[in-house]
Amino acid sequence: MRNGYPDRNRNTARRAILRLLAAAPAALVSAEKRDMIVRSAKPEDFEMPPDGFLTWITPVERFYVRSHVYTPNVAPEQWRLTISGRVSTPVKWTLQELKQLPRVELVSVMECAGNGRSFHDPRVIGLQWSLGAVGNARWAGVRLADVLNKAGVNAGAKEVIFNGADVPIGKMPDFIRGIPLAKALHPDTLLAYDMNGAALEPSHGFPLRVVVPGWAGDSWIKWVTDIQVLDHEFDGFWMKTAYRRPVRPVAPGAAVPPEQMEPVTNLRVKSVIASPVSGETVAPGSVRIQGAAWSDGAPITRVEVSTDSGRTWRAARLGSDSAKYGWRLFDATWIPKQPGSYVLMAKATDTNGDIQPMVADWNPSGYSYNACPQVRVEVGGEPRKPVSKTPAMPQLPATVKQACLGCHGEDIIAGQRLTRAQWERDVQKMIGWGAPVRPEDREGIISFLVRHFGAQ
Ligand SMILES: Nc1nc2c(c(=O)[nH]1)N[C@H]1C(S)=C(S)[C@@H](COP(=O)(O)O)O[C@H]1N2
Ligand SMILES: [Mo]
Repeated sequence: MRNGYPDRNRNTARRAILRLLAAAPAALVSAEKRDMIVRSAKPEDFEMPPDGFLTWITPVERFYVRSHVYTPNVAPEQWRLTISGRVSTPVKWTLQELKQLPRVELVSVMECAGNGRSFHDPRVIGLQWSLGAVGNARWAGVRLADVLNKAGVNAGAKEVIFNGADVPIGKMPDFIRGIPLAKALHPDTLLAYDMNGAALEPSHGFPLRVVVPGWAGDSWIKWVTDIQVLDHEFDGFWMKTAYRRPVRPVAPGAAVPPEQMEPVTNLRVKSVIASPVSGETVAPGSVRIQGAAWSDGAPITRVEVSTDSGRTWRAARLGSDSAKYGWRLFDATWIPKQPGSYVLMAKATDTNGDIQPMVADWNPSGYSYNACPQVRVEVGGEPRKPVSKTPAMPQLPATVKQACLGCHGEDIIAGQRLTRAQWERDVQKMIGWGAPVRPEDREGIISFLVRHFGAQ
């Protein structure tokens, strides 16, 4: 048993096709996923359990999914890709035409900016990801530069923005995001149609998605249909308000003024320990410590492990598989001298000399968590499984059901542990996005959420 987190609200779908209960008419049931941690069934937000870090390439059935909206059902024959804006010739591509361009393949990690959000203290609003909103896949497609060059990028172009076939839920702003022109023209930035040697699954962006190696997942737009070249920075919600982090470290819990925030871009050097897992009891004798490490395109040069709470460190063996943007597996053998309680840690270094920090930079939206992992294990004694305290789901009052469940499931609510101020902010945002809340019910809804899903 290697797939458990000792955390709240674990909901593991075992060896089963996730026949999700997504009742919304537009929702498409996800492709086969195996043993995922379901953070939200509708829309689809699935996390890879820790044993996913034991293999170099993450199989599609174990690859995390992060969708703000329901998975669109795109018919490939009707699908077109439009290139417009600051270009000399706007172009429309079919999938067949696109596939005539040179095929490029690369292995890259994709990691959600919010991966590890649940470890931030104080807690922040958002999906409470643990370790596994990340995966390492082989992507194949065409260079975005080739497509842009066919259209002819005009002088003065600054940014390239992408829109996909997904439709916003309620009055939520459409998921449109951009990357600077230089990153768009980088030869490793792709429009991918294949993932691990097969056509993209619907939940991963079929028929075409953006691949921005070294950058967090929010730039990897799925189901892309429209590419626009701009001569200015795009100011849509998902660029100007969401996916921003402070320009320099801030005190935990601080309110950061907007002008001190910048868009999330590159990943940060990071390792995770996949085995043993926190809370595990291991037999005395030889213990294998295993995990994976990655950065933003600067290959990992070293992973060190500690078995004594960070007092001493030694080098782990690095796996034989490697790629510029891929993750690197590591593994170390540990023979504990005596039974007891131990804290195992890991620390990665990349070719830029960036070293994984002991403490991650807290930020208001909980992005880019990359602190050195700490895994407490017991050596000897009765084997026990990690305890998972999943609180019983309370009966939701009609007002809450009506306000929330038209768009998403109750799991996404139960995953949060927020203060009153945070719940107020979240409910206000949802009202703005069209949640049906009568003014006289607002206070009752917030009180209910604080009572049952409040910060402890
Ligand atoms: N069109 C569209 N693209 C999207 C998203 C989305 O909601 N809509 N989610 C983004 C985010 S936040 C992440 S982390 C990655 C997740 O990709 P995956 O679901 O294939 O793992 O897709 C990105 N691309
Ligand atoms: Mo993400």
